[in-house]
Amino acid sequence: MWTQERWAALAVLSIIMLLSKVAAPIEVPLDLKQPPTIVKQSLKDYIVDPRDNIIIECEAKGTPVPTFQWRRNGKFFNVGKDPRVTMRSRSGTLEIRSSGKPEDYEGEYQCFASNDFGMAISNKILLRVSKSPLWPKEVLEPVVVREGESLVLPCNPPPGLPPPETFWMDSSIMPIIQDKRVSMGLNGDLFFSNVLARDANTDYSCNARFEFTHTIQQKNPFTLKVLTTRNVPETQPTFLSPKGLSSSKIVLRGEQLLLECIAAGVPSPNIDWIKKGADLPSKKVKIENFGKTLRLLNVSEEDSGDYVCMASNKIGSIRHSIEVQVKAAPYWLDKPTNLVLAPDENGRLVCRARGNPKPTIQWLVNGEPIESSLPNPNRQVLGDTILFHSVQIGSSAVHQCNASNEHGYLLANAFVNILDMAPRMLGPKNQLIKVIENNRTFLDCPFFGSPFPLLRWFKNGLGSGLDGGQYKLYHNGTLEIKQARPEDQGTYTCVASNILGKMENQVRLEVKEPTRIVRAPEHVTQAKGTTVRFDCRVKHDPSLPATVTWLKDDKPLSFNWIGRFRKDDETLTIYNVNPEDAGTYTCTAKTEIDENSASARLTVTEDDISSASNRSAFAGRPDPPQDLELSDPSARSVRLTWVPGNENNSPVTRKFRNMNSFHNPFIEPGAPKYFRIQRHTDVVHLKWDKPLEPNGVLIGYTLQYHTVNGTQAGERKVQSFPANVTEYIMNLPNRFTRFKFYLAARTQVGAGEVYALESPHFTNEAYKEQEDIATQGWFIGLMCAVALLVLILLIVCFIKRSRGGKYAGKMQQIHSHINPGLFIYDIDEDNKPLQGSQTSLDGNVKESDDSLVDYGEGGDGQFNEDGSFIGQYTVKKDKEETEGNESSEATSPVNAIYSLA
Ligand SMILES: *[C@@H]1O[C@H](CO)[C@@H](O)[C@H](O)[C@H]1NC(C)=O
Ligand SMILES: *[C@@H]1O[C@H](CO)[C@@H](O)[C@H](O)[C@H]1NC(C)=O
Ligand SMILES: *[C@@H]1O[C@H](CO)[C@@H](O)[C@H](O)[C@H]1NC(C)=O
Ligand SMILES: *[C@@H]1O[C@H](CO)[C@@H](O)[C@H](O)[C@H]1NC(C)=O
Ligand SMILES: *[C@@H]1O[C@H](CO)[C@@H](O)[C@H](O)[C@H]1NC(C)=O
Ligand SMILES: *[C@@H]1O[C@H](CO)[C@@H](O)[C@H](O)[C@H]1NC(C)=O
Ligand SMILES: CC(=O)N[C@H]1CO[C@H](CO)[C@@H](O)[C@@H]1O
Repeated sequence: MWTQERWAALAVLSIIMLLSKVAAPIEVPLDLKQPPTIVKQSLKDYIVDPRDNIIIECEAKGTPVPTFQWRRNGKFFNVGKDPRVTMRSRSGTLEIRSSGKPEDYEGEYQCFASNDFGMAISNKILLRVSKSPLWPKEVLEPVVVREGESLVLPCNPPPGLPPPETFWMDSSIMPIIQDKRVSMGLNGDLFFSNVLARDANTDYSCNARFEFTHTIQQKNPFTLKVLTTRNVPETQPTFLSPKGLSSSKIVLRGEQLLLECIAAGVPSPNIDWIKKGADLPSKKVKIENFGKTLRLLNVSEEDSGDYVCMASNKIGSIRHSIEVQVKAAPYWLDKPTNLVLAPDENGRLVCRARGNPKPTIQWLVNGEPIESSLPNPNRQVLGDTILFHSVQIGSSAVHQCNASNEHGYLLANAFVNILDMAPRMLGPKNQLIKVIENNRTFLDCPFFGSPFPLLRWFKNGLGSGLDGGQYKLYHNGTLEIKQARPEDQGTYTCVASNILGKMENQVRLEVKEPTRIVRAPEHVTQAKGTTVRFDCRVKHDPSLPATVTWLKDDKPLSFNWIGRFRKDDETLTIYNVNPEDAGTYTCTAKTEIDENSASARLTVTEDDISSASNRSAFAGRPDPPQDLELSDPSARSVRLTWVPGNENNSPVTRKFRNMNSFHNPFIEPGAPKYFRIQRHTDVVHLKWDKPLEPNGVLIGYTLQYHTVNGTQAGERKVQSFPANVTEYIMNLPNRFTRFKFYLAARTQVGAGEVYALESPHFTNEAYKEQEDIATQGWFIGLMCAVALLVLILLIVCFIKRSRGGKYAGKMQQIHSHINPGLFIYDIDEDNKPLQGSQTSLDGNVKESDDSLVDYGEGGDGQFNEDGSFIGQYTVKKDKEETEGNESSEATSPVNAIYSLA
């Protein structure tokens, strides 16, 4: 039973609760005395690159300037005693110079920032050095399976930090094509729902990509032997992963849920997913990996439940159910914030967090548990709340709240600063704010004082305080005007007052007319060679200068270079338009506070006459000429006579501007614009373009050809192509055969002028362009092999050279087009290899490399017996200063690979 006193005490506390202030975060000006506030710290889980200096951040502000201390693994860390460690001045940030043994510095670090008024503490920063160990040495026997059986090739990547990403390639570094039947699981293993005979054509190598150290390591490849059978029986699905009928999974709120089901069977099963008693949240769910993986982003409590995957093929189907439980590391409901109180005021700090399981709240004062701190009669801890009543000068302190459960913790620092301070203004004086009519605007008035001042706004020095209606006053002093009207223009005064005094500031508001485009450009269709005009007339506030710019297809238009574009006040003119001018033109009018834009499309017709005749259908345009007569139709030039049509009051300004494109129904087309032959080993590639003078509608092309042997001509062959075809690839009976080709375009009238060409000799190197060779598969293959070989030699060389300095150099990644999964690395010259780097290529120097003892031997960048390569893909940078120019030549494999692009 509760005694009367306790009820009374509770009543008093409730009153304090009501009267006390929960501070909206206020900045205390830095010239005023205040306890420390941590403003920057390293991540809780901090993984560093062993090749770099280690930097552990901790910065805090406060007045007086805070001093810093560190604890490592719970014990005082004497920074001054270790010559490798320095603390930055006016900061707690530690810099640890890179050393041979960065692992020595692994551990849990915590920073303490203190001054006369209290101590703030950082999170516990768990520092670990990233690791990319080599694959364990292993001998892989060939894998033998019967056709139609399922197969799992294990990857088991070495345990890196952070864990590597895995992918499968064959030993010639081509990716393994994945599909419904063959794919990689979440654990990196390669799953075959059923094996086909052709799977034996490839070998399979798992690769681990260590993002942090930018290295890729390749496991020895598996060789696959498939025992073929006459009839592969169809089988019903069985699960390869996960096993059994059901499993369970725990996932943390905010993280992603990954569920996977992979099944064996012939034919390859399909996988479908459902959630029992609910729909899958379509916005958050992604089905990946050919249906086998369900990825749910940003998990929340309601995502818990039973997920079922169903594997089915035409023989049958099976199900597996996964029970998903969502747990949660603590997350904030109310995070305590700094509190400024005047003497004798009341206040409270609130620390409320949610989580699953429910977090426990622990309070600390200046880094010490509140239970063991000096008793303070003006302070009362009630679970997630601390109440302060009648605080006194001298009792400033930093309070910490640690909300924790088994999945993590949240730590917040909040100071209580007891100050006596008349109001003061923090922002610039007499600001001018311009706003467009009817827009929202904010008038700022940052202020400070303790007790917290009352702030009021007045307009033109009149009336009571502005708030409500069309005004909104924020806690930080900002006044919002929801829709500025012309009559809102004027001078606004903000006044901050408390028992110690009063202070004011002014803001002048000017309300401007919006910038508008009163005549916007319009869509036009214009013939090639004509002049186009786009309008853009702008109206804007007379006191705000406006600039007008034009964009074509969202890129700025430049007016000086060709001279065909001209811009004046209200128009854009394009002279002599050509088809490339087609696009969307946007005019943008901009002032210092607003802008407006309008767009229109320009379509350019290829042929001025046809569009002229098209237009003639519209009123105001001249009618087409009549009684057209044509003389000497077979000659290259013609004479035309006609009777003009009705001009419709438009002067006839243009009749036949362009002879070339005049469609004459009696003349054959001209020769193709060009006709080219590219000779490859066993094929010729013919390419051409439509005639400059089609003289009508092209209906196709005729290609004739015959073999040539000395002066002897072989039998003529004929080939026809539709008008949209402008290339042809012909197989050669043998590489020494030569041909002569005759190409002509055809219209209704017949075949036109002939373009004749002879195919080059096979030995005539002049015709073999670089790109032709490069597109041939065998050549790419050869170049890849050569590049890879050089690469590997360099790596061997480099690894040997930089023994004892395996981490030397900061690497930079280059994506190779050959395979997006392949990285080629480049070493910065500013990080020189460490000592002992002069071992020659065939050097026998062997030093043990302690962190690699388990994995490294025989594996660091050498060829295996079977010719496969294990190790790190590493390439020196082109300009390696220690090696001089020679090595810059030798390192060109990077370029060689690029040149194949
Ligand atoms: C917060 O409390 C949890 C649980 O006691 C503890 O593991 C964690 O280290 C604490 N965090 C800090 C920064 O003290
Ligand atoms: C995750 O979901 C929560 C609500 O469940 C939402 O508040 C939060 O913004 C989401 N986070 C991301 C990154 O989408
Ligand atoms: C004051 O608070 C309002 C609303 O939170 C915000 O929009 C405004 O930017 C703040 N003003 C200043 C000066 O921070
Ligand atoms: C003729 O005008 C019509 C409609 O005005 C248009 O769709 C067509 O593309 C035009 N043809 C030519 C050749 O300009
Ligand atoms: C040419 O046009 C025909 C029919 O119009 C079409 O089937 C064919 O794919 C086109 N060929 C090319 C190379 O565009
Ligand atoms: C060209 O003619 C000679 C003699 O007639 C013959 O021996 C040779 O094989 C011919 N070459 C080709 C490529 O047909
Ligand atoms: C910056 C801004 O808020 N501009 C708005 C001004 O008001 C017009 C119409 O009232 C809006 O379209 C703008 O976005």
